[in-house]
Amino acid sequence: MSGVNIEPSGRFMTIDINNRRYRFHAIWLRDNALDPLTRSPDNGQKLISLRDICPDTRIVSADRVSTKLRVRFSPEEKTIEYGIDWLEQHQYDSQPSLQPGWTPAEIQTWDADTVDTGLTEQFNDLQTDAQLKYQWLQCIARYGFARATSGPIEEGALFKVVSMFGYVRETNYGRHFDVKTQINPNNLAYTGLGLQAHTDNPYRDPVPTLQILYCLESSAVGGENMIVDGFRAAQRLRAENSEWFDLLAGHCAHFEFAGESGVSLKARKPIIELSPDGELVAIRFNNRSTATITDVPFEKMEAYYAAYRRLAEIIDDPAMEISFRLQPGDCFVVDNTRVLHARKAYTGQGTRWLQGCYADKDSLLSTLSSYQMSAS
Ligand code: NM2
Ligand code: OGA
Ligand code: ZN
Repeated sequence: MSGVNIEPSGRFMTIDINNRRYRFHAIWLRDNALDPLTRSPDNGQKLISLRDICPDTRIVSADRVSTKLRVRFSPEEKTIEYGIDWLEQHQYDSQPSLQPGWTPAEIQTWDADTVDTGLTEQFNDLQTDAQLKYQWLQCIARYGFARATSGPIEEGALFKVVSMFGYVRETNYGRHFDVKTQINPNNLAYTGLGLQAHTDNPYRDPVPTLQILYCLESSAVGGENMIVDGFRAAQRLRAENSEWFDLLAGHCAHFEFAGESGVSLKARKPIIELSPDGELVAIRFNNRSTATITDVPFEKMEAYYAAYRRLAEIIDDPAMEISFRLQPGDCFVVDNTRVLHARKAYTGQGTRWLQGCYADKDSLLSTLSSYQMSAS
């Protein structure tokens, strides 16, 4: 009645945990051993490679001992204990069926009707209240966006935002860039033109995964910002026409930037990027940087364009967007693989000046996850 059974070959076993039955393979269990000869107790890194594990590894015995499962392997003659909780958390025998375009439970897609509590905080509160800062950073992970207001109106203040979680990603635009009207701009961002909702730098591989835009001057008329959840837009496209979704996910577009001498950036990537099991990984959408699309077969090109047009219409639909006006000292952070940002045209007597920079999501997620670990 221990609820543990070894399959006669020893290649896998079953265990009942909380009224569910899970199978685990010998090779998987052996690879995931936590003993000090398999993993360093100091840093958790693996000390052995798969080559060190016999391909004919078998389970010889398996016994439940209180909250542990004790497993003996051949031919190594090694006994390893696994927490039953750990096995339940890491089981791979009962997986949900996933639709292409699925998103993990940790993220929440949104549109104009979504209440944005927690998305906007006072800059100084974020610097002094660790719990609030954690919640705000969590918003970036969950919604792909967060905003801070009333920060210092001084050059370089955007770096204080980056140092809340990670590091700047330097590019040909510099460690940071000044978004203001320029004479002979190398990029249309440096004009007063409106910018359709876009993700930045789709011509880069990998793309910068976070962007910070920090306002220092905003007396010009216009220049409001809008943001759109690209994941929600992709899911809406799929709901409307799954073939169109598949076309944008299944073929590469081309993106290019060669606006300054010595720079020629090119990337061949889909507009909707999925993982092999269909998870939404990234949206690349930037009309100004789209290059000639050649990787869609002739028979599918017209439908591809129809799909691309429809995605653009969804992105431009006001029902999808949150809009706001940045005042000096205000800033926002976007997940540049997911949330598109836009700005209205600006003109007039006054000035508009934002400082921007890129950073990456891996350090944001690492910061969040180490908070969780220290809290638990
Ligand atoms: N700037 C502001 O991705 C883009 O080309 C958008 C980026 C020049 C760094 C503008
Ligand atoms: C950009 C951009 C928005 C703005 O620089 O990439 O989108 O509000 N700017 O000027
Ligand atoms: Zn931009």
